[in-house]
Amino acid sequence: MRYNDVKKIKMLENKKILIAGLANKHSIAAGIAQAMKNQGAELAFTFQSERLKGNVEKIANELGSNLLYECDVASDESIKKMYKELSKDWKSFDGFVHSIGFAPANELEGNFLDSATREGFQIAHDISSYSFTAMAKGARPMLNENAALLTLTYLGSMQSLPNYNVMGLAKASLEANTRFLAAAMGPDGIRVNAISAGPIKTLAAMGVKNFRKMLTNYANRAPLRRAVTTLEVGNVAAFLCSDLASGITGEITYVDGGFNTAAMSIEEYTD
Ligand code: NAD
Ligand code: 0WE
Repeated sequence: MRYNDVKKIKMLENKKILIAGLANKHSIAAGIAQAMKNQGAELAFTFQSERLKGNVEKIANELGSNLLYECDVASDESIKKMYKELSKDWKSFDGFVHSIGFAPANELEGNFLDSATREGFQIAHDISSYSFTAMAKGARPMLNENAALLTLTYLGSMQSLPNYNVMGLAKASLEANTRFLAAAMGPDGIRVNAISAGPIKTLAAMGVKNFRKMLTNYANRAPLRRAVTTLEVGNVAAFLCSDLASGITGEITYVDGGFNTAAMSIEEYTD
């Protein structure tokens, strides 16, 4: 038998994955869904509100799925209802992707101390970190052995930068959340990981002041000298949720063109 005759097995063949955090085709969740579909996964999707249902439905259909459930992660009731509906279509499943983050817009500009409020802090941590725990709690009874959970984080958890403000604190919490969930679910064979993505022009990034200037500076410092795409993030997501990553849990994997590993580029060093 020649090597070419060996059947190419897709990484996520026979895996059912739920995707939360799709808003439109630019969403990181869209790149993840596409990559997971490419690897043979069966997909289901949540949408935050009726307003986004049409967008999500269109993308889901293009990826061969008609499994759509409303879920506002601010509400335990909504999460519970979503899993109840999902269980009518899937008796069990193999993991979910949590691609959700939110802070009130007024927290994401200006000096951290000037912008920070008790309410903004609470909302950012609730929607961007606790919701991952809440989704894991709800999924637990339905998860197959070898299931994998994944969330999306950003470098602002480790290093300060202008305007990211309370979201940096929420992402630090989300990363600790990833490690504690990994410890809590590991004994049942369930893995929990995070991808720390480089900046990408999505809906969540659009509202951010000077985002384009930030993207240019990032591309100039990153070893790869460019931004990453949602499909590049998606390919790593597919790997982390596949059995090829069976030994990886509690880990934060950077998909950022190497930005976090470089303190300066040659262009910044020389004049
Ligand atoms: P996006 O706007 O496409 O996705 C954010 C999603 O969060 C939306 O689908 C929105 O509906 C959902 N959401 C917000 N509040 C919710 C709630 N209460 N209930 C349910 N869903 C809710 O933007 P994105 O950039 O794809 O963001 C996805 C994730 O990636 C976020 O966690 C974000 O922090 C992270 N991330 C983004 C970047 C970037 O530069 N775009 C970089 C690193 C990490
Ligand atoms: O996590 C994010 C985006 C998070 C986000 C964005 C918004 C805009 C609209 C959370 N909440 C809201 N609320 C809104 O009302 N990113 C990693 C993208 C991002 O956001 C930044 C960045 C980067 C990168 C904000 C400031 C500085 C850099």
